[in-house]
Order: sequence, then structure tokens, then C-alpha cells
Amino acid sequence: MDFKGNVLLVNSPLFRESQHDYDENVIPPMGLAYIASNLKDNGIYCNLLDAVYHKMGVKEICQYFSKTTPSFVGINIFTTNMHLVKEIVEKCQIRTTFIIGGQAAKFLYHEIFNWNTKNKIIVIIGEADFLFSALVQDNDNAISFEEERKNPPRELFKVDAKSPFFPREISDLHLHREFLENEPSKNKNGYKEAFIIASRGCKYSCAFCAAAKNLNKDNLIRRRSAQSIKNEIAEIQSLYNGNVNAIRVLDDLFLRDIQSIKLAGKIFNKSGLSWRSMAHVLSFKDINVATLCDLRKSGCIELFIGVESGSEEILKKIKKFHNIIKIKETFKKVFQAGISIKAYFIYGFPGETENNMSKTFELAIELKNYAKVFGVGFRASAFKFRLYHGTKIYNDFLLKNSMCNIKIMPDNTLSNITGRNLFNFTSGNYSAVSDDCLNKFVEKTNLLKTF
Ligand code: B12
Ligand code: SF4
Repeated sequence: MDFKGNVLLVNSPLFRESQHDYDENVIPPMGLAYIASNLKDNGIYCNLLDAVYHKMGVKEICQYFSKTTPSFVGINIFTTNMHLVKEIVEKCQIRTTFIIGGQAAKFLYHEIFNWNTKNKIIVIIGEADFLFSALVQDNDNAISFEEERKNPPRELFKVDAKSPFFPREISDLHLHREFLENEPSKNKNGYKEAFIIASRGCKYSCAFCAAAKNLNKDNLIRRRSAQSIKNEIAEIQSLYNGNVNAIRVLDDLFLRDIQSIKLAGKIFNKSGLSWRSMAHVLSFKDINVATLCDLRKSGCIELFIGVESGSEEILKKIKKFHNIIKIKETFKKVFQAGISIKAYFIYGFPGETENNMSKTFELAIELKNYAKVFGVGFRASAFKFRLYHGTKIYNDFLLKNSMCNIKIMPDNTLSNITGRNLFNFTSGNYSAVSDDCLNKFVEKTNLLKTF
């Protein structure tokens, strides 16, 4: 990869060593691509290195720094890989300024400030589309929220709805698609897919999720205008010249209610493309099958729906405000309209019993059987619960265990039994069952699919 400028953005790796044994589809880092696009619009050339896509480990990334000597390195951080980002920063051999951000940054900045490096560290909490380039350009309006007098210093910046750098009108943000290296991406169904973000923020507050509304109160939920989404779709079609036949909308919650479902139908209608997106069970509560048939006609082939659990007791605990009846009703309606569903399940919530887990498994089987009746696709994707910084479950856990130093590691046992690497990590087993029992539920649920 040619290095064009003095800013390098890194999509941080999930594994310490460079891995060559996974061939799962990799989704591009849209947040970093928006930051890169704004830098470009300001005349600052930058490179985006996707370490997940290139299967680079800590060593290769540090070597890349030495080869390219960027003045600024922006890197995202997640609960899952915070120890790797620390290692990258501490092992870096060049003089640079690290700018660190992403969803987990707001809960980790104290820890980040203590990392052992001679380089300056800036942490940005919130959406950095505009602030990142302002900092690179030394804009006087970028005022730090907190500073730690180390040599060199550590600085914290916050972008919330009150900040002049807050991307209030997300319809106006333009994404330069050259930063999405792996687009178009060929997915398992053979579609050549491009990726878009149509909204930011989620209205729900699930207790296991870092995108929950109650954790992001300083931010506003924003939606792009239908016209700006249509323009992006037209741009994708012209750029890839017929080489894309599907769109994946990566928003937390693209289909959230009856209005958004009707609008999505209008946006994609006549685009000639197939599309997939996230939805919530409750997004469909006022919807009839006729409206869903219109959605199918607009090209909607598959929806991603977080069911999470088949136990009412667990659903209440994790603040997932749907119930089993609603889940079944929704799945039947969506299947009846000819739309496939990829359903997500989580096993191993704190205190979860074998009985709870059996209910989840039985529900997954029942949902699969509905799909069979309607002759549509159903895929189950099951995960072992992980503790993410700042989530309600994490905070509750902290209250009970004053010393809570979570470390998430690749879960090789689960990867071996599920044949999936990128999403099997473990931060421990908080449930009431043995590791073996928990892993078996994940394994057998993952096998449930119609075709
Ligand atoms: C799409 C998505 C993905 C995609 C793309 C990931 C990526 N690298 O961007 C895929 C499927 C690959 C993915 C992977 C993972 N994800 Co994910 N993902 C999401 C999701 C649903 C939307 C993210 C998005 O594109 N939003 C739209 C863009 C515009 O916003 P954004 O990404 O937040 O970026 C803005 C700001 O955060 C900030 N920012 C982002 N990066 C950086 C970097 C710097 C340097 C700075 C300064 C600022 C900054 O500025 C951006 C522009 O405004 C979020 C949920 C959410 N709402 O955050 C979860 C979420 C971010 N993912 C999460 C996790 C844990 C992961 C994984 C670690 C899971 C795993 N495998 O173990 C991996 C990370 C691997 C990696 N390095 O990519 C968690 C993070 C929680 C946490 N405490 O760590 C979230 C919050 C979901 C959750 N369950 O809670 N993810
Ligand atoms: S899990 Fe989905 S619905 Fe729940 S808060 Fe997170 S993004 Fe929203």
C-alpha cells in the first residue's frame, strides 16, 4: 500500500499475531472512513490501514509505522482489543502523536493516559468526523476537556451535541469510498455488497450493548434524509459500474418503526439492488404483512434481528423489551413476506441457568421451523456473552466486584467448534453453567439454518 500523507488511521487488530487462517467476511470500518473523508476534504491526505482486513498483528503494524513515519496515528479501540492497542502504542518506535477513539474510549481514557510511551496521546470521546482534522490542523477552537501534565502530555477531547465539532447534520457528510478497501465485498449468498450508514444512534438501551441510548445521552439520534441516501446509492452504482448488486445498511437500527420501514421501501424501490439491515423485534409491532411485502419488493432480502434470549426472565434482566410472543409474531410476519432473517442469540448472561439456555435453544428451533414453513432463509448466530466497558451489565458487575479488570481473549475452544474466529472472544463465564455446557449451546444454535 502506498503511503500518501502524514496521517495514518488504523482499524485495530483483533489478534496479536498476524493471522492467516480466517477467511470470514470483513466489514469496513465506516467511522474511520468518515474521519479519513473529512481529512481529505480539508486537503490532508491520509491512509487508512485496516489491520483486520490485512490480517496484521502488533508487530506488522509497528513495522508499518517505522516504514511510513506518520506525524499522526489515529487508532480505534474496543474492549476486545484494548490490550493490543496498548501494545501497539507502547512498542511504536517512531515519534508521532496518537489519537485514540471509538465507542470504548470514553471508559478507558484514564487507563490510556497511563500507557508507557514517549509519544503524545490524545483521546477523543464521541464522533470525530470534524474534530480529528481540526486537531491535525491545530484549530484554536478545539479545546481540550481534560489534560494530564505528563511529558509529553495526555489530552482528552469530547464531542457531544453541544460541541462545535458535532456532526449534527449527517446527510451532509460525504464518504470517499476509496477508504473502504474491501468494498464491494462478496458475501456468503454471492451478493456483491456495498455498505452505508443511514442513521446514528439507537433508541433502545439493552444492558449488554455499548451503543445503548442511556450510555450515549450526550449524543442525538440522527437520520439522513431519504434524498441523501438515494444519492449515495446512485454514487455506489456509478462508481462500481454494475459490480455491486446489494447494499448492507450498517446502522444500529435502520428499521425502527412503521415510518422507517415505509421510508426504507421508498428509498430502495426502483434501485434495482437487494439490501439488508438491522431491525428490532418491536420495529414491526404496528406492521401488517402487506407493508412487509412492499419492503420485500423494494429489494429487502434479509434482516438482522437480535432475539438474544428465549427466557422471559433473561429478556427482562437485559432490558430487551420484547417478549416471546412478540418475537414469534414478528418472525412469522417477516417470513410470510418472503424476507429471510439472521437472528442473533447470546448465551451466558450473568447468573443464566441451563433452563434459561434451553429456552433460547428451543425458541431458535421454533423460529427456524417457521422459516421452513414459508420457504425462506433463517440463520442463527449465537455468541457467548462478553462484558463490554460501560454497559449496564458492566456497571452492575463493578458494583458487586470492586476490582474488575476485564481482559477479553480469543476463545479458541469456541472458534474451533464453531469454525468462526472473528467473533469468538471470552471475558470469562458469568453464567451458572460450566464452560462446556455454555459452549455446547452456542455450537448447536449456530448450526440452525434453513438453507
Ligand atoms: C458496524 C459495526 C462493526 C463493524 C465495523 C467495525 C469498525 N471497525 O468500524 C464490524 C462488524 C467489523 C465490527 C467489528 C467489531 N465490533 Co462493532 N460495531 C459496529 C456498530 C454496529 C456500528 C459502528 C458504526 O459503523 N457506526 C457508524 C460510525 C459512523 O460510527 P463509529 O464507528 O462509532 O465511529 C465514530 C466514533 O466512534 C469515532 N471513532 C471511531 N473510530 C475512531 C477512531 C479514532 C482514532 C477516533 C479519534 C474516533 C473514532 O468517530 C467516528 C466518526 O464519527 C457498533 C455499534 C455502535 N453504534 O457503535 C458496534 C460496536 C462499535 N462494535 C463493538 C465491538 C466490540 C466490535 C468488535 C470488537 C467485536 C469482536 N469481534 O470482538 C469488533 C472490532 C474489530 C475491528 N477492529 O473492527 C462494540 C464496542 C463496544 C466496546 N466497548 O468495545 C459496539 C459498540 C457494539 C456493542 N455490542 O456494544 N463492528
Ligand atoms: S443491542 Fe441493538 S437495539 Fe439494543 S441498544 Fe444495542 S444497538 Fe440498540
